[in-house]
Amino acid sequence: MKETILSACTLDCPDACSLLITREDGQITRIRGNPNHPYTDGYCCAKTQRFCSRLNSPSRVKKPILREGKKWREINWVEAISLCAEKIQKYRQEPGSILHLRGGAAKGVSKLAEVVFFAKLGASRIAHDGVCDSTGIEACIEDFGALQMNDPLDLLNANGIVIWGKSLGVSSVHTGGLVGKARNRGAAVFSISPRGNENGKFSDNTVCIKPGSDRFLAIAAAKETVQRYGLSPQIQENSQNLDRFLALLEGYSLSELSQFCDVPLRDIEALAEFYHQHSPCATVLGMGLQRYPHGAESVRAINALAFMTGNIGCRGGGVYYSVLSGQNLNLQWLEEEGYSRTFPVAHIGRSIIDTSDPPIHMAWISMWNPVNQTPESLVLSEALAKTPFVVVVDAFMTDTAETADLVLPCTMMFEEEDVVGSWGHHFVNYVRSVVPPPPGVRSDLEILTDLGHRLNPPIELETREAYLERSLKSPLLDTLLEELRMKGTVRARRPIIAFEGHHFAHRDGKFQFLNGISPDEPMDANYPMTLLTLVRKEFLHSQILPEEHESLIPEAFLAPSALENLGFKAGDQGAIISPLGAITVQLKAEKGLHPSVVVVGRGPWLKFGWGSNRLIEGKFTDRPDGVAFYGQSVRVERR
Ligand SMILES: Nc1nc2c(c(=O)[nH]1)N[C@H]1C(S)=C(S)[C@@H](COP(=O)(O)OP(=O)(O)OC[C@H]3O[C@@H](n4cnc5c(=O)[nH]c(N)nc54)[C@H](O)[C@@H]3O)O[C@H]1N2
Ligand SMILES: Nc1nc2c(c(=O)[nH]1)N[C@H]1C(S)=C(S)[C@@H](COP(=O)(O)OP(=O)(O)OC[C@H]3O[C@@H](n4cnc5c(=O)[nH]c(N)nc54)[C@H](O)[C@@H]3O)O[C@H]1N2
Ligand SMILES: [Mo]
Repeated sequence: MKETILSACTLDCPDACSLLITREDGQITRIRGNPNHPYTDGYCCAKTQRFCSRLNSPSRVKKPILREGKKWREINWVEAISLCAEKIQKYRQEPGSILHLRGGAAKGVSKLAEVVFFAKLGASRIAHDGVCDSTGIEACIEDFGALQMNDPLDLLNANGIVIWGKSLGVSSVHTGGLVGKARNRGAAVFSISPRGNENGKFSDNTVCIKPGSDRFLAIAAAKETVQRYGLSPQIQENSQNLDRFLALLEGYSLSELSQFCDVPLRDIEALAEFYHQHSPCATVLGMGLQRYPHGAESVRAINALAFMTGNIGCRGGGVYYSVLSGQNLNLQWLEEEGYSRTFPVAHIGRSIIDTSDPPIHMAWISMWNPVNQTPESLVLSEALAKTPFVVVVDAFMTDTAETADLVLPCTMMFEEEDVVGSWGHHFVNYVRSVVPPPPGVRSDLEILTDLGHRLNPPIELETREAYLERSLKSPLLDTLLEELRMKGTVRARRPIIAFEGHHFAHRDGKFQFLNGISPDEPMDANYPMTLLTLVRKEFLHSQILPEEHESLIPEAFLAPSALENLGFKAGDQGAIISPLGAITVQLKAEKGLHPSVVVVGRGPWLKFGWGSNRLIEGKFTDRPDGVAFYGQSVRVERR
């Protein structure tokens, strides 16, 4: 029998699509975007379309497995849960010795029950958001007072769009779609990236920038704007700290700033002119430019430029960074404050090793592959191997699962019911369960509910239905679960225009200009290039099947001039070397890349000889916990 079922994507992606799933004889055979959803608009990305291969992969773990020396032994769920209960019972006297490593890979509301469980226990946790977007979020809150943005569909009203470090064809295909439509309606598009023309097909003008230096370009364009066009009285009235900001602009010459970001003066002028002439002009900010030691300063400088050119709080304008995926839901039940300690995410391995009060005895890792996806991978892998009891809940034997004592097999997307918010738009979607999970596989919630019952005193979780119902009890939604099940999607009552009329969320209602910017740290001559580990189109981070690795070639992209200067030809083997180690890659030339950059796609697994985070040192951005992944210096040598 062939049926079409309305469900939704829960992958960690801003587009959070409403999906139509074709099910034939109990199997999913096609996944496509819902044509009746205003944002999804009838299409979805490559990684979601091909999700069936993950559901049906022969590599999927379907039974709990326990480490015995170098081997794994299948055990049943009663044994598995009893073992976990026994360990938690033993360590809960000092609950901070239990480390909860919860990632953000699965976005449904039911996945948050885990927070309730480990917060009730008083466990330690990791500041997970630092791996992704927290630096930029903090920067936006400092400027605007809150993390808000215009409705993405308002991009269609823009006269100009500046794409500031977001790969439109890769990381958010619907932003790409809207930019394309806006362009068809006459909007002009200006893109800025160290990858030169990565958004070439979406853009009228592309600028190649030195990695991590956007703050200099934004300040330069701001300086040029003041000189050429002056400042409107509203900008002065509706902001705080303007004098300091103007002094900051005075402190640099345009030619200095041009040198710092390696962008010619004519492009700086063109950018200032673009914001002025193409008003209302929207700014789309990717997450890439905040993954640097001065990432927050870059985001703040760009926000300041967008504001002072009169492009905030209006139709067709605004800065699009992100919103919180839970912002439209009622999540008051989370009670996160129960956790006893929070460790930064930049060097989890070192934190585990160095912590003594109390030391870590047990780790529970779910929805996350931190050995692959966080810096200093090898240190973390070693730290987990030494931790007395490590549980990994996953569907695959990832690099992280390989360090576990016990692996618990979990359900995947389309195998359980849920409700999901988005970090890129204002809709909340209903996630219908489309296929049953394979026998022997349980959801995260089922696992913890069972475990909670076995503890003394028990930790009680609520039912899935109760969590979903509660989460919808938000004044912004006013929808019952039963209604959402029928409709599939609801738009939260958020204004189309954020900060309309320059009403900002700070107590004084004003926009806050940044105080200053920092110089770049001098490059170490031994490591003169910058490693960018970018997302791949077909995969979500490390969600690459073991069998898919066979057809992947480890490759790195350099500017043709950089290859030539190093004495390489395209196709040569080379080693990317950082102070932490080396990986061997095939070198490719990419026109338009900044000559100081080496680009690799992130995600392939360490156990197959990859794992770019082996090379990345655990350094912070300029906000607590943010990880400066793209601040990594490397060199490329012959192998
Ligand atoms: N297919 C696919 N889609 C995804 C994901 C995935 O793994 N695969 N992951 C999802 C998640 S969790 C996230 S956070 C997003 C991430 O997606 P994005 O927000 O796009 O962030 P990044 O991929 O980190 O970087 C985006 C772009 O910034 C550019 N960039 C790097 N450094 C700089 C710089 O110094 N200045 C400027 N101006 N640009 C710079 C790079 O060229 C890069 O293409 O994608 C989401 N979507
Ligand atoms: N070098 C480098 N590393 C980076 C970044 C970078 O720019 N450079 N950026 C990073 C960013 S933006 C992010 S968001 C993170 C992403 O890091 P991760 O969240 O680790 O990303 P994934 O590789 O998607 O791994 C998620 C794992 O969760 C599992 N999973 C999926 N659904 C479920 C579920 O329902 N339950 C359970 N228990 N498990 C599930 C998947 O099978 C997979 O193994 O890492 C980042 N790491
Ligand atoms: Mo992310």
